[in-house]
Amino acid sequence: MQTADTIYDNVSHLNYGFQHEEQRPPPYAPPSGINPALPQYPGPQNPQHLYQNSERYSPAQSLHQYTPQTAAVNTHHTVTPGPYLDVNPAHKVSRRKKWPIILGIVITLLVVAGVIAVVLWFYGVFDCLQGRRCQTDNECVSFSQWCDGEHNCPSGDNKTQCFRLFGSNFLLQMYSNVTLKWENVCSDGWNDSLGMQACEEMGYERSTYVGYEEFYSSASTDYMLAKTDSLSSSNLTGFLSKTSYCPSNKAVALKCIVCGQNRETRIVGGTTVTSKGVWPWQVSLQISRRHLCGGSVITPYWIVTAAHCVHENSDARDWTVYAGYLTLAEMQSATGNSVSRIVIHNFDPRTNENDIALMKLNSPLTITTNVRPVCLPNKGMYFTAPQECYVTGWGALFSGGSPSQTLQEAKIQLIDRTTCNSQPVYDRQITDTMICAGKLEGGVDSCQGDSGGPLVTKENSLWWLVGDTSWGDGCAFRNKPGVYGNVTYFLDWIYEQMRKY
Ligand code: 4AZ
Repeated sequence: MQTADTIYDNVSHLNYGFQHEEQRPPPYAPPSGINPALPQYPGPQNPQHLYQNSERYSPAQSLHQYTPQTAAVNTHHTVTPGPYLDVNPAHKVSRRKKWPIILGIVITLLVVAGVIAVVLWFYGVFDCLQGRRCQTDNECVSFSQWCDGEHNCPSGDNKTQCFRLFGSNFLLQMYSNVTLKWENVCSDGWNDSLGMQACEEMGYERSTYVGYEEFYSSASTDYMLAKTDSLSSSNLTGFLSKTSYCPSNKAVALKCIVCGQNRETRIVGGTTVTSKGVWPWQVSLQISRRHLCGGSVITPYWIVTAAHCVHENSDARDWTVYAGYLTLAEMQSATGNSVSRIVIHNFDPRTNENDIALMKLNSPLTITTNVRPVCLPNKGMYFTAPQECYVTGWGALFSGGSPSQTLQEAKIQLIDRTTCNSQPVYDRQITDTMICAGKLEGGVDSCQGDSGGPLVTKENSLWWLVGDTSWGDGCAFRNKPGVYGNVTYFLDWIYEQMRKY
């Protein structure tokens, strides 16, 4: 095999000519490989012979042009006047004449570049300023056609972005191609069949559908969407493609899955979790029966974890998911669930940007009191410091330690991004895809092995997934809180993957 050493040896051998001063080519010699027959200082005798080979490429001619043969050798190292100090008026005139030409060329080049940029912009961006691009096929669908139930992306992905859940009350909203805004959906004429369709179009399974509630909403602030003619519609797009008043003034609050509920019999203050079902969404992700990371159940099929847990080990067949256990010992004799797919966000291991991934299970988890999904935050939910949160996992009990045998929990607080980005804390390393939580005084934190696991908070009687454990400078050190993937930031990406796969 050729190594770096042998290459260097060959080069140095070939370059022997530059090793000693006397073997260097003389300063004015033309490159010997180009025209070795050319003399350095052509004399007056036999000029034809001298230039016979130089019609197409003549280094000798250029040497004549740029090397005055009569120039005295400067032995005093004085400075020769440069071009801008040239006092010869003839030279000055010729240079001045060149400026308009150079200026002309520069302006022409700029105009050509500008025209090319405008054409590219027109075809790449401008043609879709009045609309949205389909994700899969890049086709442009105008805002007025988006979600109108007729003009779909060729691959059918525009109607999937027509619904979203808003706020901690799960208000159903639809993108209106009339107002070009997200609008609450009027409950007049709504039914479960429509509810199931809306959940499915957002990315949930029909089988997890719970139901809907009517939610009072003031007509002055909401421009609701409802079908005006038949109230027995079972066609979602037909139902929603018309705008109208909403006689009942009630909006639809839609539950696509039972989430965020747990068994509230915790021993407060304890760090070891002693009963099952307290954190029923917590899972252990293992390879060859070794705990590597945590994760959170969001549906019977889908687990949220950290991208850094899986990006070097992204073969789904290697992983097993253990749900509903408190100790690693219990998992040793359990079967676990196999994984069919791993989807990793655009994770940057250098900066930890976008540290989120999804695992899809081969078969759905059976939902019990010990295995339940946590709620994904809805649009419009903002978790701000110093909101109280819990982080859980089988991670190390101190920086550099091995995984804990029993599930641990820690109560921490959200830390605002400005503080977390300040110089003594993480000095501008915290981006929008991250969220900080912990205690600036140190002592309580997530640690190695907790990665991918949940950071949750309770609001409106439900537990919501605020973050996935991502990174930190050691564990529980002063001014070095834990950093978590910002789940609210990743919502669109998560739903998109759940729809796609
Ligand atoms: C880790 O290496 C890790 N203190 C997880 C969390 C924290 C630090 C490191 C936060 O998986």
